[in-house]
Amino acid sequence: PAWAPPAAAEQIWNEFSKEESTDEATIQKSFIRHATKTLARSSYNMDQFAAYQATAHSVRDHLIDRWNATQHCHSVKDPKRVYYMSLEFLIGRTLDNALLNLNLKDHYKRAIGGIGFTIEDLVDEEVDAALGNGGLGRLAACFMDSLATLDYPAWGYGIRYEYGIFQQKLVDGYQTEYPDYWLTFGNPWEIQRLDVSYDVRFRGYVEKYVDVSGQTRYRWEGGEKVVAVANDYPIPGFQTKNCINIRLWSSKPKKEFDFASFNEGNYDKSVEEQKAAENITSVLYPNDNHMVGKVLRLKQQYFFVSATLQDIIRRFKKTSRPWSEFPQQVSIQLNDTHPTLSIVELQRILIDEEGLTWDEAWDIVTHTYSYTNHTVLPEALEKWAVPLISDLLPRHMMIIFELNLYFLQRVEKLFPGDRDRLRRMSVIEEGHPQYVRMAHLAAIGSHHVNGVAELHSELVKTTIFADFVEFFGKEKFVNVTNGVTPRRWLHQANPGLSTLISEKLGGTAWLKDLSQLDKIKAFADDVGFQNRFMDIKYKNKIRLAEYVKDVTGVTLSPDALFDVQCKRLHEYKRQHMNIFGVIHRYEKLKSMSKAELEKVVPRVVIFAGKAAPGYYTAKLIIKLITSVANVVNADPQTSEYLKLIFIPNYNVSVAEILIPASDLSQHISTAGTEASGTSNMKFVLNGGLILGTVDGANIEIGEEVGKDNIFFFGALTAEVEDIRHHQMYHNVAMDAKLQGVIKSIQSGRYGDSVIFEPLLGTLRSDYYLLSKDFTPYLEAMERVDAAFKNKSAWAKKCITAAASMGKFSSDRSIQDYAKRIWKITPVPTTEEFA
Ligand code: GL7
Repeated sequence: PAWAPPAAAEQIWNEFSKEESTDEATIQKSFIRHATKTLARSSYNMDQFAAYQATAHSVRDHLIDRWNATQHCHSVKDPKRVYYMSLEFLIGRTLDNALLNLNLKDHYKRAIGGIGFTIEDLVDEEVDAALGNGGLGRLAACFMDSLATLDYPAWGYGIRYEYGIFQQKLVDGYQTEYPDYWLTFGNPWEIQRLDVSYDVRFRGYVEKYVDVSGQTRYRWEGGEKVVAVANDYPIPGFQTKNCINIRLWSSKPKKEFDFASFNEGNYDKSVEEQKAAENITSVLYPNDNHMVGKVLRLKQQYFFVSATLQDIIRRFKKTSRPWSEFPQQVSIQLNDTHPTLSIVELQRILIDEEGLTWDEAWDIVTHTYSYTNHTVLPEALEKWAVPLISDLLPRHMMIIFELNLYFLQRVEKLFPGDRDRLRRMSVIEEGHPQYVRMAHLAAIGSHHVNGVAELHSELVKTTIFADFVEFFGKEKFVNVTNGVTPRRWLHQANPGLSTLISEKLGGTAWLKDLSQLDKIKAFADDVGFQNRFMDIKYKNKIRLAEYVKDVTGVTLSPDALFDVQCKRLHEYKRQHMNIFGVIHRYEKLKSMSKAELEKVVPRVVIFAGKAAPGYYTAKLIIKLITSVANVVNADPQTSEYLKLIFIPNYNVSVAEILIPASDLSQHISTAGTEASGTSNMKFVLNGGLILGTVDGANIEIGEEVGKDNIFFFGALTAEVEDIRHHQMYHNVAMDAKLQGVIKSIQSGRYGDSVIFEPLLGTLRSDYYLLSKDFTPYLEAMERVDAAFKNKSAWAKKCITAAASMGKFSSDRSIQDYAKRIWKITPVPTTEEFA
């Protein structure tokens, strides 16, 4: 039984566990207490980083109080909870975000100022928590902010990687990778919970036995065990007491050290075993939209799944409900297929450990899970070799075969004799070796499958899950368009614009109900408002120019059009089309007379993004960008009209500077390839316009902002297959302007062109349709230049577009999930728990 304070002590507990007040003196006292007692520093032994740490610990105290209150409230009310399982959470920095969400920024600013530090400087001392690759991981972080803000009883579950996404540096214009050991100086935002830990088994064997009632059963035995330890990352909601949790697991060896083995002289072996256990959560796999079938990655997935389910089940069992009520209490969302083994693991626990029948168990499983698909790119769809799973998780492999058998029997019943359909739908892909198709497993074990933008959700239904729609019915396959949190991506990243909007809307309520932004449209024609709006943009451009000067040494004029493409490097995202366009622009500038040049809109083209370390072509694109930049930025003839920048080490913190400073951003994936995109939403929300293809969420953004306020171009999804087919079987000449660009590269103007041949070679089959889209792309650019010349008309476009972004709050996405898929309702943390 849990301990409870004796009646006489209850008063003391209540009194001394209250959240500290937020007056200046109390904050200063808390800061100095942490500086001197937590960090063992003193007034003559302080620096900016220590001051950041002391501030962080002080803010953390508020988070913990609210976190405790929220947990207490939830355990008393015991509502249905949602568990968001994600192998990635791309959180970024916490201090500024926490201060704003807790509404303590001004308090801390004054208090810290009084001690002799500047809060803005301290905010800059924090290293990013970069436990994700790109959009998928950042989406998970935005969703946590919304879940907390909307008072939903929710948990995030993930892995505490010791190394986040690698740090990117440019060496001779090439990307080089450095380890991101982000925990060197500790992490004030996490709470290590050595009391919350679970054993996780790998390998071993399956034993068949007959139980007391004569039933044949199986149990998984032997093998090796590691321990999963919880680390909690509190996530405060905006203007609510609610503070939820992301629980991140780290791996530890089961036996600290094998002394018997050590004493026998097997020193290496005893250390190795320990290291192997710790290795599991050591490093994030740095691939975006690409599957790599490494054993360690499969280990990470199962380790995370096993610990998470044990934790969920422990919480469920506290209230002694029957298993049949599990789906009424628990909703589990799978962020992509990465946590799909969870479906198999729950089935295993229910039949092997809890003694339920197969059908009872499967009914519970399929009413508990839902799955989000984030891509239709074939190379990104996870499939694991059967021998690999059999070796690591023998019992799970048996269960997968069994559930596949039952599933295919049901398919056969509905479509008798359709052998090809069975082959297509099977969880097992036949071959040597066989593979497990994780997306099929996720779809079969879930009650809902969703895509992340309207077009993508339609594509999912007509491509990878076409047969599944016929079998399960179309109601199971839904759309939930992605969103972004306006707290981080506007209020925090762009305080100037946030303040202006609050002034016009009479308060900050719009930050919790983004649809209110719509009312800003009324000011789109107001010249005074236009000036203020564009002045904020101008200041953000100065802030970015200072950052660029700092990291690259290049000087930018904030009067130029700032044109940004920042995202992971990928052929489907077509950064190469962008750099080819820059070369075309440069060549054109070189051929212009002085008089012609004077009419040109000066442009700053900015790239940022990481390439997967093993992705050769993507890395070559970076090399081409930096090579062209060296030439262009040093050319006095054109330098007033064109600058080219590659900002190294793109991450959440860089995005917070970059996005508010853009006039134009490019989202130019081949139609049908970018499931949604989420930075497109952030750019427009911050008063920039999009140059984009008719793809992903660009389409819905276009619907909201209106066709005059977005620059669309390029082939449509429905045309892409035919164009590819045509290119393959007919001698289609390459676009003439693109040919000109290739010639320019091959002339050696940007350095030895031989190194770029493999990149240029991809244009021969041209799977991503650069040639087809190049002229339309350049024409769209001309429309941009023309529009930018009319300052007032441009301002009106930007204001109208930003004010049309209400739909793209992650609050709307989360409400969609909560109502239609998870069936959960808000549980505000009320005063009696505070
Ligand atoms: C992605 C998609 O590529 C991206 O378009 C989408 O916005 C994001 C969030 O839904 O998910 N899918 C994927 O595998 N990664 C993504 O960023 C890595």
